[in-house]
Amino acid sequence: MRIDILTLFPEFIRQAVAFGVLGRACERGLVEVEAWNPRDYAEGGYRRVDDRPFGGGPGMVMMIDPLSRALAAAREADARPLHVIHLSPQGQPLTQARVRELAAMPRLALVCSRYEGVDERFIEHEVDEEISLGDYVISGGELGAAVLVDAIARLQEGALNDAESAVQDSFEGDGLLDCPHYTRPVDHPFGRVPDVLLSGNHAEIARWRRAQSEARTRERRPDLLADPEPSPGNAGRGG
Ligand code: 9D3
Repeated sequence: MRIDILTLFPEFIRQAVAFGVLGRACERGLVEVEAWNPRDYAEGGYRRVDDRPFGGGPGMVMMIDPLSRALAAAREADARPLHVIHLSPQGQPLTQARVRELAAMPRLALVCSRYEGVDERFIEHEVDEEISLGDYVISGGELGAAVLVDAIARLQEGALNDAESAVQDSFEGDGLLDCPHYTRPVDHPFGRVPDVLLSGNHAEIARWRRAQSEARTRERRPDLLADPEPSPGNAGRGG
């Protein structure tokens, strides 16, 4: 699939996609990432991409036209239809379920904003969907774009080797947190590897791991166990 990214910091994106699973997926042509700088589509000697907000207030707002022209240039670089995402604190929080849907699309554009955000008319006219990384503040959309590209790339056929296989991941497999992992040495000043993992009894090991996963999920992320659609008369947590 192809992902076009609109950003004032194209080098940030190019660096972010260069390593590990994601870097390999790009090299193999499983994902094609292209960065576009709205400043290259701005007018005048100052190449202005932001201006003061109408109504007053602090900070600056990204102007419509440099973004719109950069998006048009990206659109014209490939014939496939483009699904446009704005990374925004006002978006829907990203989930693995949404990542899976996006990973099946032929083409995405990711719009990264800086300053206080983007002129709302650009969002109304050009953006299909807004996505947030979660309820905390970061300085711009680039890290969000990098997260999205990574999450999408590793779901492309052939991106992971057997050892990295995605099916056992939390949220991909059974929706539980992962069990703890251990490697050599068996004995260490920090503790000993649990005996069950050294037993060679694979059925017992599988049971132990499953129990660990369930216990950790219950303790750390009970929200993952909660019934997403409580039945009438059920306050939401089941039993
Ligand atoms: C501190 C500025 N805030 C004033 C109330 C608003 C604000 C504007 C722009 C907060 C953050 C940003 C920049 N953030 C993003 O572009 C962003 C983001 C985020 O901040 N949190 C979670 N996900 C995302 S995706 C893009």
